[in-house]
This record gives sequence, structure tokens and C-alpha cells, in this order.
Amino acid sequence: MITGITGQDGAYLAKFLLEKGYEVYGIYRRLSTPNFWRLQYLEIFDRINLVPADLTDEFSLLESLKISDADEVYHLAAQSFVGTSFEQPTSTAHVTGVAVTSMLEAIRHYNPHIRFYQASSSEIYGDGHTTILNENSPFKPSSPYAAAKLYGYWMTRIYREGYDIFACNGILFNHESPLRGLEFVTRKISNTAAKIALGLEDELLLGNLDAKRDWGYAPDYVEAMHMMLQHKEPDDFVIATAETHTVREFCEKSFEELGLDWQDYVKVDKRFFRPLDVNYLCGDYSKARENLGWQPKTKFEELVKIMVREDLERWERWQNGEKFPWDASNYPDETKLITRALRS
Ligand code: NAP
Ligand code: G4F
Repeated sequence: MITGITGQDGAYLAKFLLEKGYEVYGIYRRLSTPNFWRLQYLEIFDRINLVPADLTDEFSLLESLKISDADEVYHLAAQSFVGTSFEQPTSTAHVTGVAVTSMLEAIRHYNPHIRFYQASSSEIYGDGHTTILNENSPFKPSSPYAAAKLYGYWMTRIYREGYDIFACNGILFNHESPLRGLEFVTRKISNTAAKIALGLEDELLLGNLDAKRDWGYAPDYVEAMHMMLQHKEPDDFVIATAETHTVREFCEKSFEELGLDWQDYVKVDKRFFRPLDVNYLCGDYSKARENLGWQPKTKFEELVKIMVREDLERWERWQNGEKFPWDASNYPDETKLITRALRS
């Protein structure tokens, strides 16, 4: 069973597990407009057993375990956008943090032999690091999102050590793809650059261009989640590429792919800065390589190409009047959305 099956990682993981012969259950929550575009885009929507549940409703989580009778639970659902966590810190604490405990409690009561994967995050390291980070590096969260994820990280360990539950933390560094949400910086860049190349947009407004991230490719990373739950012992693993690049470099490479100079289009806008930011992240995945046999297949330059080419192709299809499951055509201009930074 996958929580967060309608998100980027959930969709790729579901496809990966189906290809392995798994029967896949996924929880979805009630929204005014259903959000199944990723499952449809990957052409797996009809092969998933979809169960209604919400992270803030613990009985619905227990019920979803009963319905699926799962052997493995991949807990991916969360309020996953760091920027929003500064605007909605309390709901982020519930959804991204406390719900991990609800899921673990449901497992403990229903079937403590279920193997549990927690989507932990490199954000838990926070700001101020300058060296490559591993499972033993200190945590110092710099956002309400990171604090909630750190709580989930510790609850996962507590249930592992206290109740003998096979519970693992995947400490995943940023991973991206053409299925990434449009608010995250990589997809914002690839999507807007593609529109600029086709004359549909004329500028790209961004915040902190100096932030460095260790960006990998989401389909590679979901394989690591599965490997963790097949390992002989439950444990915590960093999943990363061990390379780091600035947001500026992501812009440079994206526009270069389209034969354009990023400096002609990118403008810095203070509305996209955060009250606190993490300026450097780079992960050491040696433990995963040695214990799980995992390593990244796709590195930075290839990732940029994949994302930009796919966004370009989608907008070309859209210009030709084609209709297909896709998020960008419905997305409003971000600067029209009122954020706290915008008000101040
Ligand atoms: P995502 O695309 O934002 O997906 C989040 C998922 O959570 C969606 O399916 C969403 O459902 C679901 N969700 C949110 N609130 C919910 C609620 N109240 N009840 C039920 N479902 C709810 O995130 P992602 O990039 O796939 O990331 C997956 C997980 O890994 C997240 O926990 C994220 O924090 C963590 N993570 C991500 C990265 C990364 O770089 N991608 C790195 C480290 C950790 P709707 O479709 O209904 O909104
Ligand atoms: O793409 P981002 O919003 O991702 P962020 O904050 O690193 O979080 C993502 O990765 C985490 C793993 O490390 C996950 F846990 C989390 O769920 C999420 O998937 O921002 C990346 C960097 C930040 O430093 C941000 O300040 O890009 C900088 N940035 C600069 N301009 C921008 C923008 N970010 C966004 N979203 N939009 C901008 O215009």
C-alpha cells in the first residue's frame, strides 16, 4: 500500500511495483477536483486499487490497512512543499509529522509484521552544512516542514526499536522528474523555459539562485525505497547522487538545452525567498551502495535534459490542440497567488 500515490514518487513507485508483479493499493483523499493525472500519464490508473483515506483521519488509515491487507506500506503522503510549511506550519505538523505516528500505530494494532517505509528527507539536516552528509551527520531543521519530517524520522526509529516493527527511514535528497509539482524549483524552471522557447512566456521569476541541491531522478529513487524493505534488517539510508549544483546552474543548463541564454529571461524576485533557507545539500549514499547495492543511474545534466525536453514536447502537443493528462495547462501564474512574502 502506498500513501501519496497521486504524487510524484507514489506514481513512479506504483509503476515500479506493478512491473514487479505486486498488487498495488493506494490511498487518495477527497479533493474538489480529483488529482489522478500522474497515474493516467504513466498509464497505470486502471491497475491500482484506490482506497479513500486522509492522513488527518487515523481511522481511515487503519481501515485502508484492513482493506489492502498490505505486506509493505510506503508512507509517502505529506504536505511536501517547504515554502507552504512557513504559511501553514500547524497543518504541516499534523500531515507531515503526526500522521507518521498514526500510520505506525495503525500498523502496530492491525499487523505488526507489515514492513514500513518512511519518506524522510535531507531537509532534516537544515542549513549551515558545508560537507557531504551521511546517516550520522547532525540534524538541525530550518523549516516547519523539516521539523515535522524530523519528528517522523524519530517516531519511525522508536517503533523499530521499541516495538520491533520493520520500519525504515529513506533520507532522500531532492529528486525530480517531469512528474514533479510545478511549484518546485526544477519543474518551475523546465516548464517556464519550455514556454519561453515557444513564445508562450517571456520571463522566469525566481528566489535564491545560490541555493545548492543534490538533485537526482525520481524513478531511480523509488527503486531504493523498495530495496530498503527487502533488506534483511530495517535501517535508515541516505539516497543521493553525491553531486551538488546551484539553482543558477539548473537555469543555465535548462535554457542551454533550448538554445537560449538564461540571463536574458531569469529575474530575481524577493517574493520567492523563504524566511529561512537551506543553502547547501549534498548526500553520501555509500551505505546504500554497500548494503543495498543501490546507486543513482541519472545525474544532473541528464536530469535537466529529460525535464526540459518533456516540458517542451508537452507544450508543443498543447499548441497542436492535443488533450492529455498533464498539470501545466491548468496552473495559474504563480505571482497571482497571494503568499505571505507577497503581502509583506
Ligand atoms: P508530492 O508530489 O507533493 O506528493 C504528496 C502526496 O501526499 C500526494 O499524493 C498528496 O495527495 C498526498 N497528501 C497530502 N496531504 C494528504 C492528506 N491529508 N491525506 C492523504 N494524502 C495526502 O510529493 P513527492 O515529491 O512525491 O514526495 C513524496 C514524499 O517524499 C513526501 O513525503 C515528501 O515530503 C518526501 N520527500 C520528497 C523528496 C523529493 O525531492 N521529491 C525528497 C525527500 C523527501 P494529493 O494528490 O491529494 O495532493
Ligand atoms: O524545489 P524546492 O522548493 O525544494 P526544497 O525546498 O529543496 O524541498 C524539496 O526537497 C526536499 C529534500 O531536500 C524534500 F524533502 C521536499 O519535500 C521537497 O521535495 O527548492 C529548492 C531550492 C530552495 O533553496 C529554494 O529557496 O530552490 C530555491 N528556489 C529559488 N527560487 C526556489 C525558487 N524554490 C522554489 N520552489 N521556487 C522558486 O522560485
